[in-house]
Amino acid sequence: DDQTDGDAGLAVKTRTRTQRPPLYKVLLLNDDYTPMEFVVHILERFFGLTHAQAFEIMLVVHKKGVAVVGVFSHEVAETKVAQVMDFARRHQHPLQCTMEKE
Ligand code: TYC
Repeated sequence: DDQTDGDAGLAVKTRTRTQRPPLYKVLLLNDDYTPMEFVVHILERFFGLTHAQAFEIMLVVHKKGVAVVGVFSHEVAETKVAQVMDFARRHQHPLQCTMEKE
């Protein structure tokens, strides 16, 4: 039988470390030109935040220079960053969004 000491019938558990996938913080950076309402719109549209939550995070970025807007798997974080950067570029705003391993 599995996981016993010899065969005295005593079960011995083997501890196995749980594999967790690495998570990535998506960060929004402040700048002097992107309109506040544009940032709020991005946070609602791509991060599923309410208007109030989006406004709150936008203000943190505006005042502190940077804020974490969400934590995701590598693939989802990469997609969010690309969506934000593409949307900002298409509207000719210099908004920057990056990701870093948690
Ligand atoms: N600082 C910008 C302004 O005063 C607003 C802003 C907030 C820009 C958050 C970028 O990630 C940002 N219009």
